[in-house]
Amino acid sequence: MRPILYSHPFSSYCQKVLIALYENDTEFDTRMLGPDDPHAYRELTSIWPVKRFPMLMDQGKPVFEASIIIEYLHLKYPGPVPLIPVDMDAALEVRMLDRFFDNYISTPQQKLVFNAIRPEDSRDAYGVQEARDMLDAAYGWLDGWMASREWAAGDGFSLADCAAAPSLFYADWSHPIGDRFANVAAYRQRLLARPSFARAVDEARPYRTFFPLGAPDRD
Ligand SMILES: N[C@@H](CCC(=O)N[C@@H](CS)C(=O)NCC(=O)O)C(=O)O
Repeated sequence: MRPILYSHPFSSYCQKVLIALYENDTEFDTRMLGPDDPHAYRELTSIWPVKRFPMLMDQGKPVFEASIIIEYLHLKYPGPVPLIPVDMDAALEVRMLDRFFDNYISTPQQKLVFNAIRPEDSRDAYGVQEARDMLDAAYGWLDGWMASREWAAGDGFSLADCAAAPSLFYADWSHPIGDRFANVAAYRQRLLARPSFARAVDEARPYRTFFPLGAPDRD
């Protein structure tokens, strides 16, 4: 039985896992979380009441959290692109950068999006400013970090880049990287040119009208 990914193409954390699957041509089935298959969402939430996706179901067991799903795939379905280095020090750096992208790029980016879909009288201007400040700080740190690197950590494309690609993709839509952080902007372009991510971006294209802050006419 192939693993089953409960997923939506426009979700950044689902794209993070899709990149890993595409990098290694891993065979899997999808349960698309959308109006066409309401059972899929019901199944997800009955197993995982926090209602976050992606979730991978394999051998009758659920695996949650995009980073852990990628670690799981690395262990159970290894392929030609090792997304976690064998060397323990290099692996630690990969995991450190993975946390960086989730916590300091994706989380404030989601805050901006979630704020935009709230009723107007429940919006959180203070929280939005905090999120923008966090993104500026994170872009600034990453700009220095990426000055002499092609990929985020280790010697090659890794889990850290799986996390970076969708988080920088959407963060730039919500809080533009602009010309201020040239190394971050160049890295984002390299990620967009990576075939695994380009495929995920293309699959998500039909859903761009749902981006609450308005998707820019690019990428
Ligand atoms: N920490 C989770 C975050 C997953 C997450 O936030 N997923 C979003 C989609 S990108 C979601 O489930 N949104 C549904 C909701 O907020 O109700 C992970 O790494 O997988």
